[in-house]
Amino acid sequence: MHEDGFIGRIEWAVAGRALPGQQVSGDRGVVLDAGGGTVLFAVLDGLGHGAAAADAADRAARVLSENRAEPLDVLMVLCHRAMADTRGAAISLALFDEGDTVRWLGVGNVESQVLTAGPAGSLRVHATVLLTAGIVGYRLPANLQPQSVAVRPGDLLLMSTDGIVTESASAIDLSKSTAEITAEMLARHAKDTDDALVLAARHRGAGGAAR
Ligand SMILES: [Mn+2]
Repeated sequence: MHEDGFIGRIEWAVAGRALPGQQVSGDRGVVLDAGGGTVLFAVLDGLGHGAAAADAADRAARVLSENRAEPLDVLMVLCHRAMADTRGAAISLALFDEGDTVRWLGVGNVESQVLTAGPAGSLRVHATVLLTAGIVGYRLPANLQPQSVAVRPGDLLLMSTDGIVTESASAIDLSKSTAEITAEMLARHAKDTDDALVLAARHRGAGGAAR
């Protein structure tokens, strides 16, 4: 599964695939125009794999779509309630605005990070989401506190399920499109033992490929 596009000046792409031999993936990438120049990104990993994992992830994706303007902690609670009779999922949420901020919140093992260009074309991790232990739909952490990260045009938001080897992020070429970056990460760094999904987004800035 490969999808990409623009919302305003925010370029995004998602690449994912099911565990080899499975028909459906329990991983989902969600991209929602949240209004006012903001985009809500979510990566969901339904517990385990197969149809039951996909059901949990689909439930959360629908809740996010229907409540996209709510604050991130409220969204997490709404997902939790809606998934009470499912296996549950790990969920990371990231609200990207066209200005200079990413707000994010993660429960369970879906990694989110912001990568930034260093000197001489190098790449470094600017920030990593604080993940709190838990399973949305089964056990939420007591303290759901979204964090804010300042970003500059060109910085890359990268979110991935645990089916992707994230150490691979250091090899990313920021000059490539998000569609190329996610496709390459999936092709090269997906584990054979799990569903896998990676989402990338960035603000292209005034001089970028805005449309
Ligand atoms: Mn997984």
